[in-house]
Amino acid sequence: MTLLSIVVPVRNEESRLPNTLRGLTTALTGITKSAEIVVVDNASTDGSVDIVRRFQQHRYQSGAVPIRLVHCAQLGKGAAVRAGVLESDSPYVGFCDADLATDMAALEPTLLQLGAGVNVVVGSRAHPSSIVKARHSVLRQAGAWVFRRVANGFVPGVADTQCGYKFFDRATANAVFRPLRTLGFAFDVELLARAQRIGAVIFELPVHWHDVPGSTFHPLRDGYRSFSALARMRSILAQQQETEPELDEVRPVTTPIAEVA
Ligand SMILES: Nc1nc2c(ncn2[C@@H]2O[C@H](COP(=O)(O)OP(=O)(O)OP(=O)(O)O)[C@@H](O)[C@H]2O)c(=O)[nH]1
Ligand SMILES: [Mg+2]
Repeated sequence: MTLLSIVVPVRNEESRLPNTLRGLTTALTGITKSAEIVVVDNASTDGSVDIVRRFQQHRYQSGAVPIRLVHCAQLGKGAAVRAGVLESDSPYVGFCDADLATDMAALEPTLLQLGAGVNVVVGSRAHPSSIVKARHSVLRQAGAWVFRRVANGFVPGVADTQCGYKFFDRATANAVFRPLRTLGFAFDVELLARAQRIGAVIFELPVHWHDVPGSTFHPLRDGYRSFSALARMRSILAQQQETEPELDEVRPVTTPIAEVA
C-alpha cells in the first residue's frame, strides 16, 4: 500500500505544473519509495491535463513516483482537494499548491511528526523560523490581514490557516474532509475547525515559502467569496455531523491507467 498521497489541485496550471511535478517527484524520491501524487483537475481549458498525462507516461519509463489524475466536477480548490483526499486511501495524505510555493523540504519533518502521532501538520508562514518571500499586493495583504483575524475566531491558536501545505493521518483526514462544506479557497478554515473540534493534535511547521507568479487567486472575486464563506461557516459548523454533504456532489472519477498509457 502507498504510504503517502500528495494531492495537487489544478485549474489551468500549464505554466506552473511541470516544475511542480518535477519538484514533487524529486522530493518524494528522496524520502520514501511509497508515495503517489494525485492531481485533481477541474476541467482545465489549457494544457494541464496533457502535461499530467505526459508525466504519467514518463513515469512508466523511469519508475519514478506514480501520478494519478482525478477529475472533479465541482469547481473550487476545496472541492478538488476533498475529492483527491477521499479518492486516496494511504495512511498519510496531504495537499500542496500547483505553484510549489512551499519548499518540499518540509516533507521529511512532516512525516516525522505524523509518525510520532501528530494528526495534522500545517505549514505556517507565521512561524518565527519560517522564511517567506512574498510579493503580494497591498490589497491582498490587507484582505489577508482581515481574513486572518476572522479565521482566528474559528481556529484559535492556528496562526496561518491559508498556507497551501497541510498533511493528515488517514482517520483525521476522513473525519474532516467527509463533512467539508466550504469548497472554495476558505476551505482550510473549516478543515482546521473540524480538526480542533475532534481533538486532533495540530502541529504548525515552519516552511520556506516564496511567491510564484501566476496565482489563480483574484483578490476581489476570490476575496469576496472567501469572506462570504467565513460568514456561512458558523452555521455550517453548527450543523449536526450526520448531515454530511452528499458525496455524489463531489465524487471523483479516476482516469483509468489503460486510457493513459
Ligand atoms: N482543481 C482546482 N484547483 C484550483 C481551483 N482554484 C484554485 N486551484 C488550485 O489551488 C492552488 C492554489 O492556488 P494559487 O493560485 O496558488 O493561489 P493561492 O496559493 O491561494 O494564492 P497565492 O499566494 O497568490 O499563490 C493551485 O494549485 C490552483 O491551481 C479550482 O477551482 N479547482
Ligand atoms: Mg499559491
